[in-house]
Amino acid sequence: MDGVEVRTLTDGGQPASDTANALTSFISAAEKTVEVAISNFTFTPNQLTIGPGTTVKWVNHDDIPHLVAEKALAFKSQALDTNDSFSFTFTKPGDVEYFCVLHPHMTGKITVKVGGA
Ligand SMILES: [Cu+2]
Repeated sequence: MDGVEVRTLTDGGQPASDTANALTSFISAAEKTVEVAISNFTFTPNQLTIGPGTTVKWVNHDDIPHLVAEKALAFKSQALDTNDSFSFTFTKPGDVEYFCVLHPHMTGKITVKVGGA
Protein backbone atom coordinates (compact mmCIF):
# COMPACT_ATOMS: atom_id res chain seq x y z
CA MET A 1 0.00 0.00 0.00
CA ASP A 2 1.42 3.44 -0.87
CA GLY A 3 1.07 6.23 1.61
CA VAL A 4 -1.74 6.79 4.04
CA GLU A 5 -5.16 6.01 2.74
CA VAL A 6 -8.28 7.43 4.32
CA ARG A 7 -11.24 5.17 3.80
CA THR A 8 -14.87 5.58 4.63
CA LEU A 9 -17.28 2.86 5.69
CA THR A 10 -19.06 3.10 2.32
CA ASP A 11 -16.19 1.51 0.37
CA GLY A 12 -16.77 -2.05 1.42
CA GLY A 13 -15.69 -2.03 5.02
CA GLN A 14 -12.02 -2.55 4.16
CA PRO A 15 -10.69 -1.04 7.42
CA ALA A 16 -12.61 -3.55 9.52
CA SER A 17 -11.28 -6.40 7.41
CA ASP A 18 -7.70 -5.09 7.78
CA THR A 19 -8.21 -5.16 11.52
CA ALA A 20 -9.46 -8.73 11.35
CA ASN A 21 -6.44 -9.73 9.28
CA ALA A 22 -4.06 -8.09 11.74
CA LEU A 23 -5.78 -9.89 14.59
CA THR A 24 -5.56 -13.21 12.78
CA SER A 25 -1.82 -12.87 12.21
CA PHE A 26 -1.35 -11.82 15.83
CA ILE A 27 -3.19 -14.93 17.03
CA SER A 28 -1.32 -17.28 14.71
CA ALA A 29 1.99 -15.79 15.89
CA ALA A 30 0.95 -16.51 19.48
CA GLU A 31 -0.15 -20.02 18.56
CA LYS A 32 2.98 -21.13 16.82
CA THR A 33 4.07 -24.73 16.64
CA VAL A 34 7.65 -25.91 17.08
CA GLU A 35 8.64 -29.35 15.92
CA VAL A 36 10.92 -31.73 17.81
CA ALA A 37 12.20 -34.62 15.72
CA ILE A 38 12.66 -38.03 17.27
CA SER A 39 15.35 -39.84 15.37
CA ASN A 40 18.19 -42.21 16.21
CA PHE A 41 16.87 -42.41 19.78
CA THR A 42 17.39 -38.66 20.20
CA PHE A 43 15.10 -35.65 20.57
CA THR A 44 16.24 -32.84 18.27
CA PRO A 45 16.51 -30.15 19.50
CA ASN A 46 16.65 -31.67 22.96
CA GLN A 47 16.71 -28.27 24.67
CA LEU A 48 14.21 -25.70 23.55
CA THR A 49 13.05 -22.30 24.76
CA ILE A 50 9.54 -21.26 23.76
CA GLY A 51 6.99 -18.60 24.66
CA PRO A 52 3.77 -19.44 26.54
CA GLY A 53 1.04 -20.66 24.17
CA THR A 54 3.51 -22.44 21.91
CA THR A 55 2.66 -25.95 20.78
CA VAL A 56 5.47 -28.48 20.60
CA LYS A 57 4.94 -31.28 18.11
CA TRP A 58 7.10 -34.37 18.44
CA VAL A 59 7.41 -36.41 15.25
CA ASN A 60 8.85 -39.92 15.29
CA HIS A 61 11.25 -40.47 12.39
CA ASP A 62 12.56 -43.78 13.72
CA ASP A 63 11.22 -47.11 12.53
CA ILE A 64 10.57 -48.24 16.09
CA PRO A 65 7.95 -46.76 18.45
CA HIS A 66 8.67 -44.01 20.99
CA LEU A 67 6.46 -42.60 23.70
CA VAL A 68 6.91 -39.01 24.88
CA ALA A 69 6.06 -38.20 28.50
CA GLU A 70 6.71 -35.40 30.95
CA LYS A 71 8.98 -36.47 33.83
CA ALA A 72 6.05 -36.51 36.32
CA LEU A 73 3.62 -37.66 33.60
CA ALA A 74 1.87 -34.27 33.35
CA PHE A 75 1.45 -35.29 29.72
CA LYS A 76 2.02 -38.56 27.94
CA SER A 77 1.65 -39.57 24.30
CA GLN A 78 0.43 -42.83 22.85
CA ALA A 79 3.17 -45.06 21.47
CA LEU A 80 4.24 -43.21 18.34
CA ASP A 81 4.89 -45.32 15.28
CA THR A 82 6.97 -44.06 12.35
CA ASN A 83 5.76 -40.60 11.27
CA ASP A 84 3.24 -40.42 14.11
CA SER A 85 3.24 -37.20 16.09
CA PHE A 86 2.19 -35.90 19.48
CA SER A 87 1.46 -32.24 20.25
CA PHE A 88 1.26 -30.41 23.55
CA THR A 89 0.64 -26.71 24.13
CA PHE A 90 2.69 -25.12 26.90
CA THR A 91 0.97 -22.27 28.71
CA LYS A 92 2.78 -21.92 32.05
CA PRO A 93 6.30 -20.48 32.26
CA GLY A 94 8.86 -22.87 33.72
CA ASP A 95 11.13 -25.79 32.89
CA VAL A 96 9.60 -29.01 31.60
CA GLU A 97 11.67 -32.17 31.42
CA TYR A 98 10.45 -35.08 29.35
CA PHE A 99 11.65 -38.51 28.30
CA CYS A 100 10.72 -41.55 26.25
CA VAL A 101 8.86 -44.08 28.40
CA LEU A 102 10.17 -46.94 26.25
CA HIS A 103 13.78 -45.69 26.29
CA PRO A 104 14.22 -43.65 29.49
CA HIS A 105 17.74 -42.58 28.51
CA MET A 106 16.11 -40.40 25.84
CA THR A 107 15.49 -37.05 27.53
CA GLY A 108 14.75 -33.49 26.56
CA LYS A 109 13.96 -30.18 28.18
CA ILE A 110 11.66 -27.31 27.28
CA THR A 111 11.90 -23.90 28.91
CA VAL A 112 8.69 -21.88 28.70
CA LYS A 113 9.51 -18.22 29.11
CA VAL A 114 7.60 -15.00 28.40
CA GLY A 115 9.35 -13.52 25.36
CA GLY A 116 10.82 -16.94 24.49
CA ALA A 117 11.13 -17.72 20.78
CU1 LIG B 1 11.90 -44.17 22.63
